[in-house]
Amino acid sequence: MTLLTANSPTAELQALDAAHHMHPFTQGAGLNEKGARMITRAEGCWLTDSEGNRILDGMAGLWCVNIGYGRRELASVAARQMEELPYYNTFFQTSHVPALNLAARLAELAPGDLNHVFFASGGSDANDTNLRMVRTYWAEKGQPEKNVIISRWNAYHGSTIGGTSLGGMKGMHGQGDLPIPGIEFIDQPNWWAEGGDMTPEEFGLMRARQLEEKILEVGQDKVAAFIAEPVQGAGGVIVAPETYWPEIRRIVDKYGILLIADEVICGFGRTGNWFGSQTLDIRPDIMTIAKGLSSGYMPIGGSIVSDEVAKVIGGTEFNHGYTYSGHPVACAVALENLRILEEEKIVDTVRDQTAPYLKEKFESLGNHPMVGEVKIVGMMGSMALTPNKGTRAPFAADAGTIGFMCRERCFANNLVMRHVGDRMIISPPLVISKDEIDTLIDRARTSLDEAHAQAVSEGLFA
Ligand code: PXG
Repeated sequence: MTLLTANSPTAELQALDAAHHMHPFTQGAGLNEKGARMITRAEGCWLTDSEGNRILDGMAGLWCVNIGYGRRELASVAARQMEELPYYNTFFQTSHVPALNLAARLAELAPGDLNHVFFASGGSDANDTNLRMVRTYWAEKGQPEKNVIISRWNAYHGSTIGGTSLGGMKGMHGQGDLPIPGIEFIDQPNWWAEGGDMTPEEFGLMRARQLEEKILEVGQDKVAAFIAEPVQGAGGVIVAPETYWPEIRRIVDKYGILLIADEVICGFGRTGNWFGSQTLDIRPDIMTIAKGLSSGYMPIGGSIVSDEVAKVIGGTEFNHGYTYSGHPVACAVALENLRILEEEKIVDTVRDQTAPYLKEKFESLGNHPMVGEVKIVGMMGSMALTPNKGTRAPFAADAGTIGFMCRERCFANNLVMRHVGDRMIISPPLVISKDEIDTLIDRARTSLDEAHAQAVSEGLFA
């Protein structure tokens, strides 16, 4: 067959895509009818599609392109590593330079005594590692019955069997007979949607105390760990009230269960520190990492674990690992990405300059007639769309109808801003400039105006 190129006509690309390529989280038939948007190039914060449109990427790909697109240093490092050692495994008592360097570098960056890294190819399989690791940890300590993991409804921890089970997405559980046994859920700290008449502070405490109630219900001697994202990403950028995390920490300490912070989105500068756990003072025993670790240039993830967990796991043969655990090319690219993040002071610039600027601008959208709560931490933000800011009412239309409308307007206005139900979310590359932030906000406001007008004209603004 003749391979198509980035310069092939859009219709040809779409037809071949529709014929053979199955897309994640997509109703294939519907997409194939209209054709996928073909992204052909990218530079900095900007995507180019096959029609020549330049699109501002307000989502950093899928929350991952932290250093922006088009960094040739990463390509050079990958090419060099492929020539020197394109692959070798880290099973059977072997190791290699990129994996050991990256593990050591991550130990340096990670807070507290998180000094040991088990590599995976992404976030889902890293969470599968975590699931087996915490159960093995307690088994090795003579408490094999401590095997229940508590998670939260509307959490996202990946799409493998383990990841889907640990996540709290009911639509995902419904496909494939999940979750697996031994996973329990508490409610999420989403004050806007679920806080009723409580203040955010009261609600944060109440939702954190559900963890204590769940531990007591399951039995302290049966609970292995609690897993949570510092800020829920895929669930709609849900930022917990300030009372939440200190109370979670208190409960985790009191009952001696392990705390897994899923940093797949929050890690590597997204919240204005290297890790979301630092921004929110979470002090986990294990952190899941992926995405920003390589800025998405190569698939790589992993678990950074404490001295104590590593010591206990190290006492047995942990029968777990992936062909690509510590893949040399992925590790080399991740190291180069970390070098750029550090040497160009990208995390500092986010914390001190661009994130405060984005916060001010993003929050200014709160005066839009359709926007209720606006939440932002570092470079991840969300706003709740509502027909009534005072009562925080949802729309009468099916959840996500207006959010989708708004996302379609963003698409048409060459801005990638996503919707989760009726929340609009952003997570731009960390290198976004103040000018680009202005463009993002202008396009977001225009899109909100257009979606609002459409909702009103279709009788849906209620
Ligand atoms: N944990 C978290 C917190 C994530 O956000 C994963 C684990 C899984 O990582 P991998 O690399 O296996 O995909 C993620 C991934 C969305 C969306 O629609 C978010 C993710 C993945 C796909 C879609 O926002 N996050």
